[in-house]
Amino acid sequence: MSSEQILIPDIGDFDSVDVIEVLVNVGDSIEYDMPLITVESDKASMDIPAPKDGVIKDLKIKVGDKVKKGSLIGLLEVSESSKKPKPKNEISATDDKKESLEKITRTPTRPAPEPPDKIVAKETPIPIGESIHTDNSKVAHASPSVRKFARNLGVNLSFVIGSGNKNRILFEDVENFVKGELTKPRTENMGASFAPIPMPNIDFSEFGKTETKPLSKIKKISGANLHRNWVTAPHVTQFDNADITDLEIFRKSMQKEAEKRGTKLTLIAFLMKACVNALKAYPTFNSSLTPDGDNLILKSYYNIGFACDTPDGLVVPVVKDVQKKDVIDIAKDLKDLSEKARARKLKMEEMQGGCFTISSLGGIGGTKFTPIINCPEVAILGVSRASMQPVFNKNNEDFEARLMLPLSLSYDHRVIDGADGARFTSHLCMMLSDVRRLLL
Ligand code: CAO
Repeated sequence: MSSEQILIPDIGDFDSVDVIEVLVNVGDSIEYDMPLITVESDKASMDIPAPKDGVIKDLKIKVGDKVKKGSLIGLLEVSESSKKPKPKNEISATDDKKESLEKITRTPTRPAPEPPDKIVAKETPIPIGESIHTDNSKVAHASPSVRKFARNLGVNLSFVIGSGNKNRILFEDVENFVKGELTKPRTENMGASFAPIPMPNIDFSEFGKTETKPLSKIKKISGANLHRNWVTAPHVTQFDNADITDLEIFRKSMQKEAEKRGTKLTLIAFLMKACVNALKAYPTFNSSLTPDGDNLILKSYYNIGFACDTPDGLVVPVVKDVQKKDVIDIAKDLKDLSEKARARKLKMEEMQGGCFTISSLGGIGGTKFTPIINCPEVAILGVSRASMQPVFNKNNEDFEARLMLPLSLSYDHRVIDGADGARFTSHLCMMLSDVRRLLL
C-alpha cells in the first residue's frame, strides 16, 4: 500500500477552471478511470478521472474551487496490484499525452430517438417504497457533456440507467429517461412526485434489546402494492351500519344445509352477493382507470376478492363469477381458497381477475377501519365486528335491539364521487337488511 497524490492533469489552455461537482467521498473505493470531479470553463466541462484503483484517503477540493493543471485533488491509497496500464489517449494525472478541454468535450452524434413504446419498455421502474432520492452515494457514470445536457434538462443522473460501456450514461439514455417520464401514466407520475423523504436509519439497539427478522416474501410484495395504491389513489372512506339481524337468523337456519354440502355458511358469502348487487346498480364501482387516467374500463363480470390473513401475510384470493353462484357455493369457494392461501398453495390465477375486494376483520374485532383499495380496482369494502345496538324503530318511538354490521367503503375519488359512495353503502345496507332481496 502507498499513498499517492491525485493531481489535475493538463487540461489545455486554461489558467483556472471551476470545480462544479465532486463525485467521490473520503473512504470511497474507486476504480481506474472513474470520474472523480467535474470541472467547467466558460466553454466546456470535463470529468477528471481516477488515475488508478484505490481508496480516497483525503480530498483537498470542493465545489466552487478554482483549479488548474497540477492542483491537488486529494490522496489515493493504492495497492501494488491496482496499477493498471492505461490507454494512451485517456486523460489522467500521470498521462504524458493530454487532450485539451475543448477536444474532450465534443458534440456526440446522437442516434435517432426510439419510438415511445420501446422507450417505456426499456425503463427500469423505481421500486415501490424506495425513495428515488436515497441513493446519493451512487456516482453516475457519464461524460461531462452528458452531465451538462442532463443538468440543463433538470435530470438527476442517479435515476438514469446507462446503456453504454460499463453502464456509462449516454445522451440517448438521458433523452429516453425524459421521454419515459413524460409518457409515464399519470398515476405513476403522481406517485413519484410524492415520493417520501428517506426513513432515518436508527440503531434501535441503543435504546434496548432488539432482534432483526426478515419480512416474508408475501409481506414485501403486498407492502409494495399497498404503498403504491395508498399514494396513487386518493382514498375516501364512507362508513355505514347495516342491520343484519334477520340475515343472521337466516344464515344460522341454513347452516345444516351448508354442512350437507360440505361447508360452513359465513357472513362473507352474503356480503359477496350484496356487493355484486350493488356493483350492478352502480357500475362505476366495477371499473378500472386506464393507465393514462383518461378512460374508465367498465366490467361486466363479477369476481370478488377477499383479504385473507395468513401466517406469511395478507393475500387476496378471488371468488370468480359470484353472480352465478348461490351463497353456499360462494362459502365453499371461500373455504377452499382460504385453506389454500394458508397452506401457500394458491395459484396465481386464483388471485387474479378481481373487480372489487372485501376485507373482513369482523371475526377478530374492531368497530371501523379504513381499508386500502386493491388497485386498479376502484373500491374496497371493510367489514368490522357486528354488535347488538339500540336502534329507533320506524316511527322513531321506541328502541329495538338490532345486530348492526359496521361497513367501511374506501373508494378512489378520481373515479367515484362522495354522493355515489354514500349511495353504494346505503344500497348495501338495504340489501343486507332484507335477506329476500339479497337472494333474488
Ligand atoms: N361480526 C361478527 N362476527 C363475525 C363477523 C362479523 N363481521 N365476521 C365473522 N364473524 C364470526 C364468524 O361468524 C365466526 O364465528 P363462528 O365461529 O361462531 O361461526 C368467527 O367470527 C370467525 O370468522 P372468520 O373471520 O374466521 O371467518 P370468515 O369467514 O368470517 O372470514 C376470512 C374468513 C378469510 C376473511 C378471515 O379468516 C380473515 O382472514 N380475515 C382477516 C382479513 C384481513 O386481514 N383483513 C385486513 C386486510 S388489511 O386491509
